[in-house]
Amino acid sequence: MGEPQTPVGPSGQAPVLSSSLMSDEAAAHKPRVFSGVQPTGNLHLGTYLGALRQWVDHQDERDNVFCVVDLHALTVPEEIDPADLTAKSREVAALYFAAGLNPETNIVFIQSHVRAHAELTWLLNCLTPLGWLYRMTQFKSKSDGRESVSTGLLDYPVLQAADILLYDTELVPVGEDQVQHIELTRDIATRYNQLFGDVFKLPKATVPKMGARVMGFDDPEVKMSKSIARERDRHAVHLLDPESRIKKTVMGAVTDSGQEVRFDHASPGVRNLLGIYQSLTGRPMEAIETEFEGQGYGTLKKTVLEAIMETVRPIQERYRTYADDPAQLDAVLARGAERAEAIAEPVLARAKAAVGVGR
Ligand code: AQP
Repeated sequence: MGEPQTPVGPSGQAPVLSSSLMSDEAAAHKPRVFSGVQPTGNLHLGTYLGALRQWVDHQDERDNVFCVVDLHALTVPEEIDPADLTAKSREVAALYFAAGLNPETNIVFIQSHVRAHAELTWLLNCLTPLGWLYRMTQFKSKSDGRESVSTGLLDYPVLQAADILLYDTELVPVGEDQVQHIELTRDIATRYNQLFGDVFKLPKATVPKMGARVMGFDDPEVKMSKSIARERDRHAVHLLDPESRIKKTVMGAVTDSGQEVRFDHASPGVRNLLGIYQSLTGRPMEAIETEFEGQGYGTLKKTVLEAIMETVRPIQERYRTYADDPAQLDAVLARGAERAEAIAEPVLARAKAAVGVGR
């Protein structure tokens, strides 16, 4: 099918708020978006700035499918805690809404509630060369140092390709770390299309201008990451952390042996703090330079802390309303799975028919 095409409009989804002012035709031209987060730990500032915030900022212009990708959380079997995984999946979904996603206009669901994801993965597996998967940098870093690596860890990007392709997705908003997987998704879809006809649309990654790669507070050379945060207390600010803990993490952020902010040779730690501040406030870098040039690191950290708290506080307040009403959350997720299935099933049927399987 080549380049992304005019998106298929949301079938039967009643747009509300600003979207309700649009004609059906205009609504039908919103690009289809798919994205998701793994429930493998506590969502942090990197997940928020790299993914969630762009979902929220563009939600009215796009036709969105957002997923909690719980099947992806099974790739390291030593780390599976079944009860915790179920709870985490619901927590992540509640955080999507707490971050500002409108549950009426966006399709939000849990991946394992829609069977088509696992089924399409098999079809895609059968034509994905192993060499493509061994090249993935995330596989290399996640398998590094492990005695035993599951097939699932290697195959994770194929499941991700299935997630995306099932929705005729055009745009995939992600942080920089995921761009290679979206390129792989395009390669797999292109191969399928070449072998079996026009089955899949080709998606594109969209990476935010700011916040695409938030680094660890304790080590600004590595990406802020849920798995590292499980091992190291001062690595990340989590969206649900109490203020006292956020304060310790930010005020203890690694900078360098200098005293004052210097823009001509800012160290990675100082650059990370400035980048987070820029991303949270949306202020131009020149204004930030004027604000901080020559200021002590203590002032910089305090100001970044305030900006983080201004973002995190309302998210935590809204989160509580979802956490306090689990039945309502479940109902929204059940409806989301139904709406997702209504899109995914015909695409899966198309992919199966193309290779000669299925009814
Ligand atoms: N540090 C980051 N900076 C910018 N964007 C980030 N994302 C994650 N970390 C950062 C983006 O958030 C989305 C969700 O990613 P995920 O949780 O599904 O997978 P991940 O990228 O593997 O996230 P983590 O925190 O590193 O989790 P673990 O340690 O479990 O693997 C993606 O769009 C990602 O780009």
